Amino acid sequence: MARFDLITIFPDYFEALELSLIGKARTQGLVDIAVHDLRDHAEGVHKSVDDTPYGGGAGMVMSPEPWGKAIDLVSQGSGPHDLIILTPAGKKFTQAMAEEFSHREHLIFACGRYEGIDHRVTEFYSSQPEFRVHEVSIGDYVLNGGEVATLVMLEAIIRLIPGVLGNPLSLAEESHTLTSEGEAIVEYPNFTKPPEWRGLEVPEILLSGNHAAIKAFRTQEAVKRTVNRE
Ligand code: 6GU
Repeated sequence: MARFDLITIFPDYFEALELSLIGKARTQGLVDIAVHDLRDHAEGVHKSVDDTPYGGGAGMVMSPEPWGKAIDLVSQGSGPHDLIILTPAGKKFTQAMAEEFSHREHLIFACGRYEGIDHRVTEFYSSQPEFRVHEVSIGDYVLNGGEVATLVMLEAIIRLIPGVLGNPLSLAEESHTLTSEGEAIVEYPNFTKPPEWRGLEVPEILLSGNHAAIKAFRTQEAVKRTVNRE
């Protein structure tokens, strides 16, 4: 079973992982998710996890020591371990990355806060043969920390794990699924009953029962949407 270890100073963010599809995947034994409080690895009366940046500048930087202890503890078993460090400076998260991570046995999410984690944490684990380190961002905007970004990634990854979705056929037709030519295309617009709502009618072709025509119409609409988004 795939294991996910999440390291954070705000474990409560991850209560959402008890809900819905992910909550069900956990109780069904399809995924094993553990949340760890970074502060359990902090020293001193104040249990401080951050300090001022060398070289000066605004904000605080997370200290390497508690991160090293926490990551060592969750990676005690044999590897490989994929360590994901959440940072707005990371590589942009995509559906292709979600797909790749959905095949991994052990993912560790390091949720940074403040101005990020001392860079030597990335350097150290990158030098460890059992680790693959990924600095990841979920988009070009700044969040206060990596917790919400981790929730986003987990939702995208876990729904791709076999058995998690009720109807795996729905995966093939959804947005960002790669075409046979390797292009990411967004989904065609969907309609359900009633056939007319507030004066707006469902495109007639969808009611025609002509499957070839419906397929062609949907492809055309999906391409329009994909082009308009860029
Ligand atoms: Cl992963 N972290 C933070 N703090 N901000 C972000 C992000 C991550 N991805 C986009 N913005």
